[in-house]
Amino acid sequence: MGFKEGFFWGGATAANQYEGGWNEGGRGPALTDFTTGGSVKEPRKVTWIDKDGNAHATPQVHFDDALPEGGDHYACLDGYLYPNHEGTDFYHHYKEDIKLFADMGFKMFRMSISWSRIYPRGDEETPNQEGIEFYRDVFKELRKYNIEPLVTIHHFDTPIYLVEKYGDWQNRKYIDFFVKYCKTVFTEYKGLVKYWLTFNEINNTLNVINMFGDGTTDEDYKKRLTHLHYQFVASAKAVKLGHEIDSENKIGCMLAGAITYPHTCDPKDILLNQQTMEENFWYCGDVQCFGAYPPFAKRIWRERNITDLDITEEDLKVLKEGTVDMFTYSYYMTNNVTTHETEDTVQGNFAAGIRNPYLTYSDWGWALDPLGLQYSLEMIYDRYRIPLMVVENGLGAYDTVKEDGLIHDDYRIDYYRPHIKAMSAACDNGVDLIAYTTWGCIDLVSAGTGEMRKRYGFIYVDKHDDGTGDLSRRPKDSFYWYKKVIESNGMNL
Ligand code: P53
Repeated sequence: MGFKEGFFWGGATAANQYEGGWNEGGRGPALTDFTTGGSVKEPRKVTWIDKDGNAHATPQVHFDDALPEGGDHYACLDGYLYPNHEGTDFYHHYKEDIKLFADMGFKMFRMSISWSRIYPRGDEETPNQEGIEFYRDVFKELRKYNIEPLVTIHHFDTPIYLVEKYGDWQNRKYIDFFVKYCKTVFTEYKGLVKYWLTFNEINNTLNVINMFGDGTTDEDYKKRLTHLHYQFVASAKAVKLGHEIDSENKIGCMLAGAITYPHTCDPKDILLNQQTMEENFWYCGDVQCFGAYPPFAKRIWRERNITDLDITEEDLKVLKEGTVDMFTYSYYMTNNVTTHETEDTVQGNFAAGIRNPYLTYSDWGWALDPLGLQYSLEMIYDRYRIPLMVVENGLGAYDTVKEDGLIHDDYRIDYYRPHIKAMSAACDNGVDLIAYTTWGCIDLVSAGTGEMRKRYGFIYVDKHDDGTGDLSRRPKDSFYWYKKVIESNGMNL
């Protein structure tokens, strides 16, 4: 019972937060290179210069949203730190890091390819050979240790050239640029990479504003649904192409685990929760797993007065032909929804929500809810009946290096233990779970706040919020613990 033979234990990262080398090896800049550091209290800013030469720093709305209008351009401004430029420097440390992952016994390593390292602008015809060779070296290094790469093709980092020239994903042209990029990576890494994810947390486009934003107009909402539709089509085309290039390829969707509960047993709350889940989660899952928009999509469009989304007959055919092989998601927390007034809220960077009295919260206000992981796995598997992967899960916490150089992160172990038990219980209940890659298996820059102090790793990296640190790596206590978990296939917790 528990985890099946050959279960993929591992860890997860993303180029924009980990890789660094932002202006090396012919790489072009990406949206995330113009995002400053921040904190729970001080949101990250996107910096840019308008047509008249005035500098601006505006709060980041969503990772994929372009703020400036045509004619304005993104710029790094004096007086700000841009932590994603260096990340924690996988670019220069990948051999050392992969060796450490192998020491822990990793079977799988999730990473993303930086689009602008392959196509520095995004719309050129020939790719950047140096970028292609970098990832080839990385994949070979992983293979050396029998670690299976799990590659996210798009993780928040659209090339800035595309954003400035074409706006963001509200432009249909993106589909072709993206598919061209996919064709290049599928072809180049054939035989080296078998597991792929198209868009990281594709549903963030909706759930971030639904849960945490306010004052969204119907027009804004329509833009987001358009953006999402083009990503659905781009993803479906990529899936089809990936299968044609190598029939061994397994390609998955990736959603943010935006799992909600009704705050009370008032049937109004039950229904509200159902509709919230439809909008924040199932809308994206259904299109990618079933290959068609779900029936409730019409309700969502109607409620937002959207009558003319740019969805063609051809698009609908593409969606049908490009359904995914596996369903993957990130799981950090659950959130409550209610139709009732409640004053009891929790302040977090993303989850500014109703407090669940049965749960405790992380220092960043995220609910700690291991049973929610079992609940979500079973619910998702019930619906889609395809292999599942939990491709992000973990605790962002403050770590202190003791005088002897050790990091006693028992709080992290205490976080993982019940989450792994919950997955095991879901497997016992018939869920076909095939992989677990913990988020930020090595410390990296937080996406939400841009901080270094919000650490997730089993491996500590000496890098700090003010940009200082020698980038040296050292195992935390959780490193040795996770190694035992992997060795025992999840039995020794
Ligand atoms: P940080 C919000 C809610 C759930 C997952 O987040 C989220 C977000 C956005 O932060 O994103 C994923 O670094 C994302 C990763 C990110 C990770 O969660 O804010 O795929 O890139 O780092 C953790 O603590």
